[in-house]
Amino acid sequence: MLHQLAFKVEKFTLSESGNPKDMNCSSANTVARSKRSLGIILPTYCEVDNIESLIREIKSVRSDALIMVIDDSSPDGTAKVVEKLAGEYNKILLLKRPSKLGLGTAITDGFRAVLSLKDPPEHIITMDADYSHDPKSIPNLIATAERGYDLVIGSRYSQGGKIVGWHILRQIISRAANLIASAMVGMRIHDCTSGFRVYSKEYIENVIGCLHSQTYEIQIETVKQAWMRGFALDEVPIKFENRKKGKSKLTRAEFQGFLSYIVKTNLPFRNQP
Ligand SMILES: Nc1nc2c(ncn2[C@@H]2O[C@H](COP(=O)(O)OP(=O)(O)OP(=O)(O)O)[C@@H](O)[C@H]2O)c(=O)[nH]1
Ligand SMILES: [Mg+2]
Repeated sequence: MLHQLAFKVEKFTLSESGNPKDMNCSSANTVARSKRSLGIILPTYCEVDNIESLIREIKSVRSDALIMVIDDSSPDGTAKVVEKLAGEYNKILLLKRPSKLGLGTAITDGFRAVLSLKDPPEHIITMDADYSHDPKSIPNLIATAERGYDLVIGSRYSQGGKIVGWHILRQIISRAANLIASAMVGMRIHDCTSGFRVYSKEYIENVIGCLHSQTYEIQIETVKQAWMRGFALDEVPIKFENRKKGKSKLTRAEFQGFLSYIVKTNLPFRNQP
């Protein structure tokens, strides 16, 4: 296996063996020869009110997409809903982790799980599972990735981007975090902290061993790695809508961790080539 997985991937309808390496996505290529194959990573913690309609809508937009849910044993039963949907749709995988281990490690475990597939998708999307990211934007993001970009960020702050439903303080904090993050990375990026992205398989293979973020700082770390290693990056405007159902998972401790990451890594970033 390419990368060791710490947790077991529950797999449905893809292979008989139970080994993630045996999961074969080749039918995706058959469905959409002209398009590159697509995997979508959905990190979840207590998203029972959102996950079903989100997965259904993603499948209506891209029925060939492999969906990999990374659930941290949500006490609200999110995983049960995913298991039910996996009986209905092809190519839904569930990686269950024992407890809430943070968004950053959820995404990196998702990357490892996707890379460990026999035929990993060529494009990998990450998106929040709280419906803040609209599945209808997926084709637009993918169209940019198809033009040769290794990281395409769904951007709230590019011209044409929009945020709906955030109070003014949240907007100010997010804007400030983005200005600092952009300075850290060393290039003008409008939205470094958006979680709605497309990555190329090549990018993920290249950086996976260098990602160490536990929580929300993963978004900046991945941008930094793209910039440092010369991967092509672009932004596509998106409409972001505050969650209507469920609660935010961004705890005070995680926000403090995010701030200390910014402070600790600021100067070294600026000195990178
Ligand atoms: N597996 C896993 N998923 C998480 C964890 N923390 C957050 N998530 C998921 O990551 C996504 C983003 O989390 P949110 O709580 O929406 O955080 P946010 O978007 O910064 O905050 P809000 O704007 O208030 O929604 C959601 O799909 C969460 O369910 C975690 O520790 N583990
Ligand atoms: Mg959210």
